[in-house]
Amino acid sequence: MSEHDKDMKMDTMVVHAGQRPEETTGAVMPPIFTASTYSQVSPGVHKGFDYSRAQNPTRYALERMVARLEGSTIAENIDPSCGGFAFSSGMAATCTALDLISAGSHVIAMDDLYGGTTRLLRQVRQPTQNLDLSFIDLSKPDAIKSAMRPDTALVWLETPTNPTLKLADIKAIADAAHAVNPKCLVAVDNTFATPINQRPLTLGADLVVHSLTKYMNGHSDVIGGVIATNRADLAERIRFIQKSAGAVLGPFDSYLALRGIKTLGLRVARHNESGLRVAKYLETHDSVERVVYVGLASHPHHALAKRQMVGPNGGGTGMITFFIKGGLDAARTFLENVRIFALAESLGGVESLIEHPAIMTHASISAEMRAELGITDSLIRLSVGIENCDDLIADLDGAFAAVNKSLGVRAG
Ligand code: P1T
Repeated sequence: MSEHDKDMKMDTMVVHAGQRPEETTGAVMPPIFTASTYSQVSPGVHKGFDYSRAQNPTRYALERMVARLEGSTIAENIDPSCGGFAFSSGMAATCTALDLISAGSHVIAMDDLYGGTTRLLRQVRQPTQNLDLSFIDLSKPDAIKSAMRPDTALVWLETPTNPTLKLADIKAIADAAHAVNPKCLVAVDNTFATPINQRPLTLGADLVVHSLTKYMNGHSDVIGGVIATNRADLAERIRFIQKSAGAVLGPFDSYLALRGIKTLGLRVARHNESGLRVAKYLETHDSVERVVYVGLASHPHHALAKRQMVGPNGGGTGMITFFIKGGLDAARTFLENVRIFALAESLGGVESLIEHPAIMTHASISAEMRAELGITDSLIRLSVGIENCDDLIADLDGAFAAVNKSLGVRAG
């Protein structure tokens, strides 16, 4: 890490961290290096690049950026991408994190996770890697202490969780896990918060995982994932798995994701600001049963949010979950009548998205588990984009009016 990087604020880091002009031309953005292979002057004698699955300069530029944003201080001469590793999707990054632990390991996972992560754990890695899985509500302060075992190999957190937006205390969980088993890996999926709002490695986590597809890239035009670590021993192992298993991010997508990250500071400041405004609007609406937003005082873990999520405008993200009155019929009518919000899976793009987790992103979770987690048919998830917030609120207002009309309730 250069002295320079260390002193930068986050909104400077998103532009410059881990970056330097390209060596031959001085280009300020890295070229998209498409070559799959690199010429060698003598067998094994080359410039640090032999085959693009193992090393790619465009991917390295993105990986160094994410590593630095997440607070890795690993020097480039120790690890060429400073502890950042980019993959072909968020799920491929998650798979690689799971490849760090042995078959038969005990894993503690937050009970509420992206549906695809739960599916991977339960339906792919449990049968093939024989994982011993404990799904625990780690938002409860002492839950980690009773769940931890001396042989627990991995604690997997989302905070805020997808989609119920529960928070877990990263520092307290990392300390408690490491006290029982210093070798236990604590991994945080930081997709919802982004490093602008929360930096898990600085709170004691061993690994941070992202779906780059979401806020990091920010433009809904790349599928990608990343792992960042501040531990050189883990970086060495992840590098080995990355080149061995090979689910790397391609150079075009690496370039796009790096380009997207340059505006992460600006975008997240806006997502945070508009997220809070929309949440406050929903909280006062007659057709809404309950709003969950980490920036609202009514959120059960708001005090933790203020301590742990320190980004601009309250650091609450653009993610809101709310329960609409009138059950599935009302939810369907609402979702069919938004005009600016797109009814679509995913989140974190510049455009506002809206979805129904029980039918869409979390359909692969059993009905019992959804009921336990409170993912009901009335639950609607919003990803508030960067559009004019008055337009967004007017859009939601129009959809509520359509619901009231269909239910025969006089609007107003
Ligand atoms: O889609 P992919 O890039 O593979 O990322 C998977 C993933 C990992 N972690 C979290 C917290 C996620 O939300 C996701 C993907 N989530 C959605 C597609 C969604 O709409 O929730």
